[in-house]
Amino acid sequence: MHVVGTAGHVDHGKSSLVRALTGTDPDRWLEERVRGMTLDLGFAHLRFPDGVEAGIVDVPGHERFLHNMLAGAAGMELLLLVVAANEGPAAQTLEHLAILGYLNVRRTIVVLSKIDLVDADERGLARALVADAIRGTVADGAPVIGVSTRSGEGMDELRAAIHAALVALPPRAPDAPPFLPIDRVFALAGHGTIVTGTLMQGRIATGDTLVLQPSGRDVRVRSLQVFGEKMERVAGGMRVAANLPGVDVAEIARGEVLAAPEFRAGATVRVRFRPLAEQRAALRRRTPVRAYFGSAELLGTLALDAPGTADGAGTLFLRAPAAVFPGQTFVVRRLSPKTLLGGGTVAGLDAAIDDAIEAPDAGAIRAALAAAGLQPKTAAELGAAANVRETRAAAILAELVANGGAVAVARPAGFVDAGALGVWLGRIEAFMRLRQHEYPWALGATSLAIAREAALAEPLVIRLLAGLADDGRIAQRQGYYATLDFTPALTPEQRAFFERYAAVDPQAPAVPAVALDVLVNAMKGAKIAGLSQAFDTLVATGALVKVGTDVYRGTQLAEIRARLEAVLRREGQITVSGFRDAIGSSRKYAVPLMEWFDASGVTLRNGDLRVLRAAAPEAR
Ligand SMILES: Nc1nc2c(ncn2[C@@H]2O[C@H](COP(=O)(O)OP(=O)(O)OP(=O)(O)O)[C@@H](O)[C@H]2O)c(=O)[nH]1
Ligand SMILES: [Mg+2]
Repeated sequence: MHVVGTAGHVDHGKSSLVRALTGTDPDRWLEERVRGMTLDLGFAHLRFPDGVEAGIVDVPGHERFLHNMLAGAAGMELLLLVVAANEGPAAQTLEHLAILGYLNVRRTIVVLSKIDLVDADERGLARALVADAIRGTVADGAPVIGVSTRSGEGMDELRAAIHAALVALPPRAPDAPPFLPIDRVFALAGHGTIVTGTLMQGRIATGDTLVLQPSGRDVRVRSLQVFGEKMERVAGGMRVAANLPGVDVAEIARGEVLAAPEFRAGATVRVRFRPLAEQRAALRRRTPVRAYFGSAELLGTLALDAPGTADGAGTLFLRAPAAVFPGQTFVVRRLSPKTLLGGGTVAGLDAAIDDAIEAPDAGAIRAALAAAGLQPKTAAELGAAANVRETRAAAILAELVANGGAVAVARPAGFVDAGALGVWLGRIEAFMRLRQHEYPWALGATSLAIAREAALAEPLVIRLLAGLADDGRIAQRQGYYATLDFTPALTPEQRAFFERYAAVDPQAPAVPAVALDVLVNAMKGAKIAGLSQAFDTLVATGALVKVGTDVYRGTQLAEIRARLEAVLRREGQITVSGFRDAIGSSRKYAVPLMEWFDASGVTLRNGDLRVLRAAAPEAR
């Protein structure tokens, strides 16, 4: 048996399709039926007259419930990508596709739903948009079948396509040790605890003794069911319900795994990681993440051996142990905003790191760190407090920084307990959000404001904030600190002010938009709140650029740079007067501009001449 999964944007007709295919409403909860929206995973049994069958996992399309979609996504082998013909591909169509590209989908059928709502022209347009959206994804080349669950049009063709795809799917590693990520836990009167999930690999038989991971608890399988039918044995790819006597419902949660005894759980996972192309440049050596393995969502830190590569090795340091197996697929999202970063496969657990952190002297260092609270301590101080040699303390602290247990701060160097810092971060995040709401045009809150709020000395606050920014937990720009999801936005009044005072003269496009002192005086006289912070924001985002005593628009400067580079590529070198003539400005402006391009790494000065720097940075 195999698992079919739905995916696609909210309201595009996934659950209606499952109902039409199976007669089962996958929206199990009253709230889902009342709201007409899927909140959590739904399950249904698909059967064909000739005995071919499959389990269907129906996922929510709304982005708020993406964590639930992820809990069901790893089990899917045949994907039904549902796209409403009247709307075309939308945000979660693309996001789900990106996620599933990292998991175990082997075949895809694109279901163009609600075709009763569109005419022939619109159908053609929808097909063209779908073809565009799936190019280069896991659904590339998939058949596109138009259906309506209202009129029944296309349903026979879809059933036939699903049947053919199911028959062609290869079996799911039946001889590997069993591994079943749990997606539901409930109690059945007279039976006790039942767990359900997709058996990812292997076989389970009634009476087998398995282990719940990460708790490590032994359990005996009293009975097994597949869609209400009692089975003596089940195999990879089936939707399984297992009755586990002697375990309380409250002791198990979604994300736990029912697995063979040979699986270990660990918090340090070596991985092969492929970032999403658009996230590649933004990924640093260490990024706090939410990781999704099977039905589990785990907090941790992704450390890449060589950031910036398209496919490379790395380590996931999880905050709590997880059961994983080599070859298992996973995806990671950023902590906030929760954008998809990428995914990959598990290479194995790194027990050596876990053991090092579990060692008794490491425990003593952790205790000393926790006792210090927010006060950064050096390796020597912590070693003395924990009765551990300084070199050993430094080694333990390096491991703790790597696995997210400690945060390194600078000036002077020291270490802070990640737990204490996390609690403090929660408080200052609330404060930053308040500020961001109140002053949406500013880049964030200053260290002074945060220090006042936190009732801590500003120098300490600056060290802690820099440590958090380094760890990718907050954003830091030009002395302002903000939550990661914050983008400043000027008020219409502020915007109008800068449109007026920093305007480019179309007759003299290379002349500065305004002199800095003129602008500052105008800001003082304007009686518009927040102008100086708004100016900082425009400078930080590159909309305005300070060059010497003048201010240019970012677009204006990009134009000037393009002209400069064109001349340099043609002639190899340029003088200041050559540059002045090339851009049609005056010497007064050309000199500081040339110096600015030198400082920005675009040009290299050689006496009176400038040449193009070999590896000039990309234009912003
Ligand atoms: N006209 C028409 N409406 C449809 C069709 N299929 C579904 N709908 C309607 O579209 C709306 C959304 O359908 P659902 O099946 O709940 O959509 P969904 O993709 O499961 O939504 P989420 O689970 O919340 O992401 C409902 O009002 C359905 O009645 C169809 O073939 N034709
Ligand atoms: Mg639904």
